[in-house]
Amino acid sequence: PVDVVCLGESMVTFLPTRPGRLADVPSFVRGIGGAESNLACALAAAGHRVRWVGRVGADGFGDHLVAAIAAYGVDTAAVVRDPDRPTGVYFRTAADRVSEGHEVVYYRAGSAASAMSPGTVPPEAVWSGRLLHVSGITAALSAGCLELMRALTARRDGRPPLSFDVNHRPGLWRGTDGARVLLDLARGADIVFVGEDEAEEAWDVRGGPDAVRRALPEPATLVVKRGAEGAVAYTRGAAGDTVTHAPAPVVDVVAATGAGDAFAAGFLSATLRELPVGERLRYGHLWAAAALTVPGDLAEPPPAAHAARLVGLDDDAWG
Ligand code: KDG
Repeated sequence: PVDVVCLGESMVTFLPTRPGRLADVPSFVRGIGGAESNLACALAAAGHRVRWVGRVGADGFGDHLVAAIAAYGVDTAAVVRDPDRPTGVYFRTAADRVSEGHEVVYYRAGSAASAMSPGTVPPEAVWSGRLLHVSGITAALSAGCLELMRALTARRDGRPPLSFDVNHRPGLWRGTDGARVLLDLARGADIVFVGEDEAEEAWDVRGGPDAVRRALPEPATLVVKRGAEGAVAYTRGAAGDTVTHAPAPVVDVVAATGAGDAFAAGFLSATLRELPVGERLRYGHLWAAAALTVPGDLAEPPPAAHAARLVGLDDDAWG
């Protein structure tokens, strides 16, 4: 049996060999990206059984993606190869998304993944795990992808819990009210991850994490990420409502890309192990720290024994 199924578009990504404008960067190094497969790879590297459901071209980049993701230990048997559409790619002009003047340029319109829809994704694979993880990126890719996301987030008794990372990417939503769509989709999920800044930008929610919870009361678990300030988890369950804060460790950030995926992976890993909410947040922070300190989109989580020691340290060490 599979622990987590992750569904979404993965892309070959090109990182600049030195920072600069896209027009000036002389060469790029190939990597792999895609929020949901980043999460899948991190979970698999930590020993979880993970399946990635996606769609890539019947081309060399598709071969590379499937092989690279499978090399992390992710089950790729449900990935569909599209003979008519290419694998998406994207370029970054600085290793750091938060640095000034950076560019993220996608070549993914009409990609193989954009042809995902309720009719083209293998239904038996989607709900085959203890958890399904998706993100708001998929909803922006095409009308068929949006329809798929609406179907997945429609409440249905007896299905495994749905984890949803809002992942608002304004560049993918030009001309459409993506923010509204993302809020609707988030309402249908069981575990939701969102940045405080993201909620402010997309939904105009001001007033901190509590205000985000008021705007999004439906999910049984809502995690509001506050960058270096830490994260807050709101849960609702038989034992009542809980609010749990966890500060983030201080790290020298090399590149922020992929940190959100790593955070969600760490949190879900601890959730699968039924650890207390505070420890779920700490695993999220630790795995995010690993991704923050490498230039690429995905990083292996810290070794389990080491992570467990860090998670068990006093609050003082985390403050
Ligand atoms: O979270 C990191 C992702 O944003 C990156 O890997 C690329 O999936 C991606 C996207 O659509 O931005």
